[in-house]
Amino acid sequence: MKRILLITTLILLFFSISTFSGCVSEDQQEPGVYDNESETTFYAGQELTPIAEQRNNAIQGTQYIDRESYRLQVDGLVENPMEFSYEEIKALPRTSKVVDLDCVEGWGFTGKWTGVKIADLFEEVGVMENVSTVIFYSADGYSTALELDYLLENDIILAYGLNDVTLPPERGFPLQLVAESKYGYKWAKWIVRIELSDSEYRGYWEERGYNNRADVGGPAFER
Ligand SMILES: Nc1nc2c(c(=O)[nH]1)N[C@H]1C(S)=C(S)[C@@H](COP(=O)(O)O)O[C@H]1N2
Ligand SMILES: [Mo]
Repeated sequence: MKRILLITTLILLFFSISTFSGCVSEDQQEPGVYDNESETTFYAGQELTPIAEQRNNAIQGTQYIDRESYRLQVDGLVENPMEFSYEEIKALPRTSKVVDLDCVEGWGFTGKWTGVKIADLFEEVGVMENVSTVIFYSADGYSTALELDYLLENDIILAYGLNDVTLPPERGFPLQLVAESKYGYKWAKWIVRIELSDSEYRGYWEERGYNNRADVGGPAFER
């Protein structure tokens, strides 16, 4: 009889502790909820990859950028070099689309990306006639470049939203380039500066031998 009482007490104790600890860790992020925003995992008939399942192999790990002091610098061959605050970028017309990110190493994921068209941003600064290349610089020292025509013809966007939540720090807050049909190394995260140029440019991985065209399905390396 005493034994049964002891076992019952232990079981009750176990459950009360596990319930209690569930309350204590309430401030921890639940999967799919970021800053009180709930993630979408299905959109326009397509299954999206939950953010928790997306990888982060960035060269210097996650960058944490302050929303208030953040400025996106747009310069180079433009009529008016400008700096945009986070709010100013979000005030521009917004677009959403489902796009796959394919890393050159063979893994990938599908996201619903929301942001501003590069074309709308460039409208503000005025692109000079001789511009051929657009260079993206990131807070971690990363950089990459794409052709101006590719960015304009494909309505390429700078995303501040992913799966209907604000782009989390590990995914590139405040901005990631959605370089659709290009390998992941063209998808710059934590963008702080965009330079418009008239010459070819090789970014961090391109300088190390990766193909500057970076077409998904195409060759990973050059030479
Ligand atoms: N700033 C920055 N952007 C970056 C990278 C990086 O290291 N730094 N890695 C690129 C690579 S190789 C890929 S595949 C995509 C997605 O990688 P992730 O999982 O590291 O986000 O981000 C790209 N953008
Ligand atoms: Mo990658």
